[in-house]
Amino acid sequence: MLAQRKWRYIDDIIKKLGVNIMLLGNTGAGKSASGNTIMGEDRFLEHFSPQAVTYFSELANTVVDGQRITVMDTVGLSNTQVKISEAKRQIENMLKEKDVHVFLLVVRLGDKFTEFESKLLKWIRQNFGADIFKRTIVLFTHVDQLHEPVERYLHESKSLQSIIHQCFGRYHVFNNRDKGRAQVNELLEKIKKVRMMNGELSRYSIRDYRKVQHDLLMKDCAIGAAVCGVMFFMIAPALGVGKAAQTGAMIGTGLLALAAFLGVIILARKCFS
Ligand SMILES: Nc1nc2c(ncn2[C@@H]2O[C@H](COP(=O)(O)OP(=O)(O)O)[C@@H](O)[C@H]2O)c(=O)[nH]1
Ligand SMILES: [Mg+2]
Repeated sequence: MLAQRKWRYIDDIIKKLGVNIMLLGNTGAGKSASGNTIMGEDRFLEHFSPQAVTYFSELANTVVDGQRITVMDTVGLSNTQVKISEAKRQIENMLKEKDVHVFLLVVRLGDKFTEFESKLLKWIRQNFGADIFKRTIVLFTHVDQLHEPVERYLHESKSLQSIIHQCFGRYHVFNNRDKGRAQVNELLEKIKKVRMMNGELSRYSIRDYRKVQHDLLMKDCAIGAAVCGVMFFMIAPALGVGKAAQTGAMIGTGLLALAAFLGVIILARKCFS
């Protein structure tokens, strides 16, 4: 009885807070179409032809059964026409506007799981942090084009199982040609469960993103400085630097690498502040 009342209370809070969803995935996976299905109307431009690819990340709001729903549609991360740095800038701008309660990793069913998709997972982990998967649901699209039951299809694909596994077994299936609300309501229930598990107030914010980006940059700087140092010691003998000179050069290079490292840190702090 007490537990039931507690769930109802949490349910109420979640409803009042509304839900912010960010769609991630490759170009053509069905992100914009899924955004439209969730919204119940065409708010995002779907990719009917190569010319109509989404170049911008977009955000749209709606209210369903008294609950505000915000969907953030991002550019396809395999979109060769948009630089990855530009995609990251757009994602960052969106996170400045809204925190994310749940990420939907959109994957097209029926397509061969390519190397690019496994790279995408790695990219997401590196750029958003491994914790993102605690609040991610895999959203499979194009189920209407599948010629076998979805469960069998997923069971036969080791790579798709591995994505689902990374997202703690959470997935949902969409037919974006189906305009009924049943599949959306089911997804919203799954989203609610994810939020309840993470804590109803828990969100992924711009601060989380910047922290991961900052750590990533520091790691790159450390690797860069180490590589510079090692390269110098490798080419120093070839340049005929004597032992005494080499010791001096060693100190010089060390100081230079340190200065470069500190310079990049200052620059990074400026960029991310
Ligand atoms: N038949 C079918 N087509 C879909 C489905 N989802 C998306 N599409 C179509 O697939 C194409 C790519 O979808 P889009 O949402 O633009 O992909 P995005 O690049 O990830 O945003 C569009 O022509 C969509 O209409 C689906 O579930 N079933
Ligand atoms: Mg799109």
